[in-house]
Amino acid sequence: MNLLLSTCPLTGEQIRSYREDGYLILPSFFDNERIEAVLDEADLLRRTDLVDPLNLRCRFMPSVKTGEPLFEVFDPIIDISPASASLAHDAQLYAVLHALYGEPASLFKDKLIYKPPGARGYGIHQDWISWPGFPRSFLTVLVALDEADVSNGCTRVYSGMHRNGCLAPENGEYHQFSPDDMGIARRIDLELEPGDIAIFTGFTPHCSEANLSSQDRRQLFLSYNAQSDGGDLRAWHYADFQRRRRQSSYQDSPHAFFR
Ligand SMILES: O=C(O)CCC(=O)C(=O)O
Repeated sequence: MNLLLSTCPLTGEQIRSYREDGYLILPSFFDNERIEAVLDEADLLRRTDLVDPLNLRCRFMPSVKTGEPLFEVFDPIIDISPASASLAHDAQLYAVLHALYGEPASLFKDKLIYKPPGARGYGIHQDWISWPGFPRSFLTVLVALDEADVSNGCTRVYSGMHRNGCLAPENGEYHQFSPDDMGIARRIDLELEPGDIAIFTGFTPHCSEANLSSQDRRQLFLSYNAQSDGGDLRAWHYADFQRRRRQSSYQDSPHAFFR
């Protein structure tokens, strides 16, 4: 038996609280050196001609001040950033996911969100979307690259709401919710230090405010599925995702929001 997988990297209490609350924070998961390597690559990449509204891997967010589109996301990222790939495929991270799933995990999606100063935030939503084949076991590992707090628009999750499953009609559309829809669920601000990770399920409602600071708020969003829930779906996902983006109003509105 694989020695790594035979030693559970999480306590029973951590696994219980992830199942109960729909999220889990693991401080100082990655060391500074590995985070700095991602930041160096992130910095280089945004200065290349990859950043283009017609590049399907790029997304833009309007500035809250001027409305101008600000470059915000590379999706996918690991094929152009070896340092990000190394975090996405980290053995210790896979061991944690194995403990949460009770079986091996498979990388599904990977994005780098820069959230530059002035970028608008995200309304309350669930990541799971009822596209055919979209795995219900979807979860996301958020890797903090910069310090994240309320002033720069940290991600916020609603504790326990994932237990209600999909909160919207399962019609393949993207849905947003109001704070009232969250009832009495506690809103948790994921205030993180570089190297911390937060894991949340595809049904955990989350959102963020605008970045009102003068610095980027960079984070990797690495998403996985349980192996028994479709196996290795990443290539299929990106083919499907990019086909949808091509068919959407994307060409008319290249900065349209689309997860
Ligand atoms: O950038 C954030 O804080 C939230 C991003 C998000 O919700 C998403 O990509 O689905």
